[in-house]
Amino acid sequence: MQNIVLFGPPGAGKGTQAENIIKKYQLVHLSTGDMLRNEMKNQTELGLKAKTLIDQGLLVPDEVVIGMIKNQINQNLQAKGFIFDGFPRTVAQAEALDKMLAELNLSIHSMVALEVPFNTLKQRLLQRAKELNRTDDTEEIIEKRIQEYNSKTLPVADHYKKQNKFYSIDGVGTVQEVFERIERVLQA
Ligand code: B4P
Repeated sequence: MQNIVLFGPPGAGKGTQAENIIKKYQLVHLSTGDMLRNEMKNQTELGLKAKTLIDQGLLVPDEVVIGMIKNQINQNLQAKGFIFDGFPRTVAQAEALDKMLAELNLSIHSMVALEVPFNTLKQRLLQRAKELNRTDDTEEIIEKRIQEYNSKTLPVADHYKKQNKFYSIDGVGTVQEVFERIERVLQA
C-alpha cells in the first residue's frame, strides 16, 4: 500500500496534481479542503463553523479535520493506498495521522512537497478566483493563508524530513511537467 502526503502552500497545485496521481495509481483521494467545501455547500453545522475560519484565511481546528480523515480511512480500508491532499497541515495533525495509520499497520511512504514562489501562488489563486468564485481567494485572504502556512504548516515538512520521507518538487511549469517530476519520485 502506497500512502502519499501531497504538501505545499495554498495554490501550489496539490488538488490539481492529486487528480493526476489518482488516475494513474488508483489511490483514494482524501482532500480536507474538498471535504470542508462539501460541508459548507450543504450548510451543515460543521460547514458553517468552518466557513467563518476559511473566509479569514485561518485553519480549521485540528480535531475537526483529524476526525474527518479518520472516518474516511475507516470507510476505505480496502484501498490500494491513500493520497492525503492538504492534510496534515499542522504537526499535531501529522502526529495523529502517523498514529492512526500505525494502528492499522500502515504508514506514510512519502511526502511530495510542491515548491512554488509566493508571486506565482498569488497569481494562480487570483486567476482561480475568477474561474471558481472561491470566497477565500481574495488578495487579502491569500496573504493570510500564506502566513498561516509559514507559521503552522511548514514545520510539518520537518516532521517527515526526520523520517527520511520528504521529497521536494519544483511546482513551476505546466501541469504535465510537474506531474512527470512527481512520477519520478513515486516510481523511485
Ligand atoms: P485546500 O482546498 O487544501 O486548498 P489550496 O491550498 O487553496 O489549494 P491547492 O494547493 O490544492 O491548489 P490547486 O491545485 O487548486 O484548502 C482550503 C482551505 O481549507 C485552507 O485555507 C484551510 O482554511 C482549510 N483546510 C483545508 N485542509 C485543512 C487542514 N488539514 N487543517 C486545517 N484547515 C484546513 O491549484 C490552485 C490553482 O492553480 C488552480 O486554479 C490551478 O488550476 C492552478 N494551477 C495548478 N497547477 C498549476 C500549474 N502547474 N501551472 C499553472 N497553474 C496551475
